[in-house]
Amino acid sequence: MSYVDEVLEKVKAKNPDQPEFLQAVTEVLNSLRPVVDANEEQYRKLAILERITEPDRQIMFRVPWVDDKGQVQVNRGYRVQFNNAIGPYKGGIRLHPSVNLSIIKFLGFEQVFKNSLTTLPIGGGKGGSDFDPKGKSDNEIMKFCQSFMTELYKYIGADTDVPAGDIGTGAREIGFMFGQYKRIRDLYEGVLTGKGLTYGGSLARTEATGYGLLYLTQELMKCHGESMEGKLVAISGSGNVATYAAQKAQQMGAKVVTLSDSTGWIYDPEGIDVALLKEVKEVKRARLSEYAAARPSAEYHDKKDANDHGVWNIKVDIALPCATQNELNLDDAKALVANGVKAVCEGANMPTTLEATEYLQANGVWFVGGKAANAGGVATSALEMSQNSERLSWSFEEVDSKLQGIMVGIYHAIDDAAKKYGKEGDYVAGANIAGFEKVVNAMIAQGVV
Ligand code: NDP
Ligand code: 2IT
Repeated sequence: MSYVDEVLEKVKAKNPDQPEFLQAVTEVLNSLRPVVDANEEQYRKLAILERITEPDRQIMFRVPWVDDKGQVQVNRGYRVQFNNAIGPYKGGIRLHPSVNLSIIKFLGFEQVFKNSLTTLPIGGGKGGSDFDPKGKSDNEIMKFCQSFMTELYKYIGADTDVPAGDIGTGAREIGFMFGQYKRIRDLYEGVLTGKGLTYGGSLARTEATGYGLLYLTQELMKCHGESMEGKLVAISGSGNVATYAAQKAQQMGAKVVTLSDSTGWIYDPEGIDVALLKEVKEVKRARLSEYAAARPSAEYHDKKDANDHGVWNIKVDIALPCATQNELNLDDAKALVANGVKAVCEGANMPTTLEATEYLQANGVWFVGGKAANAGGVATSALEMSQNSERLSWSFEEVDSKLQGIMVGIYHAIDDAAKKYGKEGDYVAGANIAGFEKVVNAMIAQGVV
C-alpha cells in the first residue's frame, strides 16, 4: 500500500466521527501523491503525514454566560492548534450552532497550508463555539465573548497563537474578546487580528478576504486571456467575504447578480447594490430578504424548495462560493457547467464537495480552492501582526498593494507547482503541494517534535 493510502486509512480509523476533517484530509493527501511518492521512504520514516494530520493540541472548554433574562447558558468552546512549524498558530474563531470538533479540525488543517501559501510566517489553528450569535443582544454577545476569552486567554498570545474572525465573529466580537484578554493579562499586544482601527487593527483587513479573492480571480482570468470586465458573477453568502468580493468584482467591471444567506437567496439582474447590502447586513444586522424588499430589481427566493439549486442555477461566467462548507454539490456543479461557467474560486473554506470539485475540473472549469483563493484574509491578518509588532500602522493603499502582490504571487505559486508535478491547470494540487512543501521542510529541519 502506498504511504498516502496507509495514512488515509489510519486517519479514518482514528477519526471515524469527523466527516469534514476526513474530507479535508482526503483532498489534501490525494493531491500530494506526486510529492509524497517522490520522497516516500524519507517521509514514511519521519512519519510526516501522521504528524501533519494530528493537531499539536485540541482544547475544548465550557463557556458559561448569563443571558438578558438572567438564565445561565452553557456553550462549548474550541481551539485547535494544528501546526506551528513556520510561525505562531493563526486562524479565525467561528461562532455558529453547527460548530463541532470535526469542523474546527478541518478548518485548522486547511489553515496550515493556506497560511504557508501566503509566504508569511504563520502556522495554522482554528477555534470557535456552538454559540449562535443570531438574535442575541449586544450585552449577550459581550457576556459570551468575555466568558470565552476567560478560558481561551491561557492558550494564546501575540507570539503563540493569534485568533481572528470567521463566521459569526466580526469586529464587534473581536473587540469584546480583546478587551477581556487585555484585562486578564494586563498586556496590550496583538493577540487578535481584525481589531478596530483605534486599537491596533489594520486598514483593509475588513475588505481583505473578498478583495483578495478577486485579485486572485482576476489574475487567473488574465492568464487565460480573459478579463473581469463585463463578466457575470454568482456569489453565495452575504457576510464579510461575500460583501467585499461583490464590491471588488464590480469595481473591476464585472456584474454580481446573486447573494444568499441560510434562509434564502437573491437574483438581482441589475447587479448588487453594495451600499444597500452593507446597510442591511452590517448596520441593521438584518436578513437578505430586507435587501430584496428595498430593491425593486431583486427577486428573493426562499430556501424551502429542495429542488432549488439557488444561486448556482443562474447563468454566470464566474462562481464565487462565499458562505460555508459543502454548499456547492455535484448537482450545483452540473448546473454551473451546463450554463457555461468558466471559473469557480472559493471565498469560503471547502464550500465545494469533493465530487463537485472533480466534476468541475473534469469539465474544464478553472477551479481554485479556498486555501489559495481566500488566503487574503489571513495574509492581511499577518500584516496586522507586523504593524502591531512595530507599533505603527500602514495606509490603506500600502496594505492593499501588499495584499494584491500576495494574491498574484499565490496564483503563480500554485500554477507553477501544478506544472512542476505534471498537473498543469490543477490548482487544487498546486495549492496543496506548494503549501505543504514549505511546512514539511520546516518540520524536517526542526526534528521530531
Ligand atoms: P459571516 O458570518 O460574515 O457570513 C457568513 C455568511 O454565510 C452569511 O451570509 C451566512 O448566512 C452564510 N452561512 C453561514 N453558515 C451557513 C450555513 N450553514 N448555511 C447557509 N449559509 C450559511 O462569515 P464570513 O463571510 O467571514 O465567512 C464566510 C466563509 O469564508 C466561511 O467559510 C469562512 O470560514 C471563510 N473565510 C472567512 C475569512 C474572513 O476573513 N472572514 C477568511 C477566509 C475564509 P446567515 O447569516 O443566514 O447565517
Ligand atoms: O479562514 C480564514 O482564513 C479566516 N477566517 C481568517 C483567519 C485569520 O487569522 O485572519
